[in-house]
Amino acid sequence: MTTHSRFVVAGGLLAAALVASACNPPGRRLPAADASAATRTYVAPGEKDQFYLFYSGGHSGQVYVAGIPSMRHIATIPVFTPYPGTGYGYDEESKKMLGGFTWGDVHHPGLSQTDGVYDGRWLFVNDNANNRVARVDLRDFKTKQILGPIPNSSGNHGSSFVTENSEYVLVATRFSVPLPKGRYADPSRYETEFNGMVSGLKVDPATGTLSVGWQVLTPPFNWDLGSTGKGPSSGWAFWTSYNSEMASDTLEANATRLDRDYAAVVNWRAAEQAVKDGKATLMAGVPVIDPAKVPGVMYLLPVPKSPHGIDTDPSGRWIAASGKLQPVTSVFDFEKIKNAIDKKQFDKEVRGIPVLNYEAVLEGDVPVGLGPLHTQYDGKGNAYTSLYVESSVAKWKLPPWSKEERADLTKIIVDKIPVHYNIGHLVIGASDTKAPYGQYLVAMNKLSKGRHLSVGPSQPESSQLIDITGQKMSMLYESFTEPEPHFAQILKADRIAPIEVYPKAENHDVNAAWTPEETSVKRNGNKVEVKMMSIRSRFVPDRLDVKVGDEVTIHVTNVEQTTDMIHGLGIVEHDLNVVIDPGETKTVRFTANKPGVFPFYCTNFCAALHQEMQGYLAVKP
Ligand code: RUQ
Ligand code: CUA
Repeated sequence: MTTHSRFVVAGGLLAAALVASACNPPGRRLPAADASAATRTYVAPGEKDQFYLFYSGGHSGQVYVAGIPSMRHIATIPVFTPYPGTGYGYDEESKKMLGGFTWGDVHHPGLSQTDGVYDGRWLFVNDNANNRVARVDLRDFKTKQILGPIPNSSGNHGSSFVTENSEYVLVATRFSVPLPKGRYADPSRYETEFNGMVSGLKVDPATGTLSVGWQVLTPPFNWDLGSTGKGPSSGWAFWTSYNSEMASDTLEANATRLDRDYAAVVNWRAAEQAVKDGKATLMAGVPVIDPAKVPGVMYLLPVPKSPHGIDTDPSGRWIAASGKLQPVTSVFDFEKIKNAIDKKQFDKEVRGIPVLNYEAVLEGDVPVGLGPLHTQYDGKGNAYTSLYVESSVAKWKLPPWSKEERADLTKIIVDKIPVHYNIGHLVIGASDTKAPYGQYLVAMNKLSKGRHLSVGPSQPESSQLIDITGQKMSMLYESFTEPEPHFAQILKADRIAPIEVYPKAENHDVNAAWTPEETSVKRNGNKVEVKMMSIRSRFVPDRLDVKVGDEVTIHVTNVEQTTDMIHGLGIVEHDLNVVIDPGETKTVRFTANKPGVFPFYCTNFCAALHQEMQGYLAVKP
């Protein structure tokens, strides 16, 4: 693309943004879906939704759960940000997991898989800001582990992509820095001194525990979204990148110079094998493979300019990548990629990494529309691409294409549906597995454009629910979405059976107190340790006597074994609140640094006498 046409595209983006910002006054109804849509999303009182929608909350640091088709927000899963609603980040266990960070930038949730389908065990999410990946256990919808900051990595955006049998969560860096981390190099020497990284985070098959397995050193491209292979592409993974130009300033212009950027085509099984074969070098304790020295681990694939993601279809053969600044989605054939690798159909090498010949591996450039971002699949041979600039979703047919279609790829565009804001991500249930649900599509906004009652300058975000069971897509519903939605996963509700109480037999906390006799207050120097129990509607003990300067540790057990019997422990003017689920023990620690008497009380409504569930922390000067 010439410089001139580049500005035409940029102007187009701006114009689209301006058009879309027309105002939508309160009380005004815009005809978007007919009234019959209401019955198709109606979940009557007492009935439950069919699917869980897990969507990332961006820089809120959390994961949100909604039901489909009602789109009701049903849970907030705190991950990288403290959340007093569940006491997350206040007790010692979760505080330790947060590691001193108070926020994260959650981007892409990925469900665990067995044999290429969701197994309902874990949800992995990445933190772009602090280079971490968390694991949420779907048995109790709680964050169980936060791994990171990942060594030798900066800007963990190309994440979290789970392999077919959850062998790995594969992640790639958005930013490049001088490695190992902590080394200084002038950013003007970006091209030679900075590097990116692809990491294989190993998943323990029994517990889900993540650990850094190995890494592959990459040129300083900004790796973006990716996906893992299956079927013919089993054992491979893909990421697009922007900034193949390796610019270190004014990226808006300097990282959009070339007509194509590169996608990474990584043979993660080969990487794993290379590490076993001793071909890696240790960097910050992690085996790192240099793909220039270990052939067969990484290839580069030219893709449309400034892409923002690459998605493998359910068969594992077709791989779609879109360039934000080109109105096409390129479909690559993995069979051709394999063939090109075997026959060494390479254009050149970049830093010792072979660049696949574009024409040799391309199946076709699909003219989807303006500003294509992400693609999802319905498992019935169709793909759906979000169009940021056009504010719509394009539905198109995957190959194989007829001769006629091939001659004119506009013929494979099946349908287009406008969404009423600038769309970013979209999700179809199980699109990244070999068996998508193909029933609903959720389109998530980037700019929401006044879709809700005005609440001031920070406009509520929006998501729209679209029925994709017919040939034509149909708009069903629009709901508020917590900021800022980046990608989501949809899981059939009957795939999981979350627990409602922690069985007493599973509580192995040595500080648990299940009876008043097991409770205690022990002093050791200036350390006071309390074993407390909570039960409807009291704390035992409900009086704690300490002295100014004491370090107080309270282990509080909720001895209930009944559904929904949750207690909280809030201490007045101590910035502390823990919430204890039935059968759980949590630990809080603080220094009693103020004299006086401080009431503590149950923060979570539990019974008619919930209000009476209180006690005193008496701090003697
Ligand atoms: S990325 S609009 Cu949100 Cu992490 Cu695609
Ligand atoms: Cu216990 Cu409220």
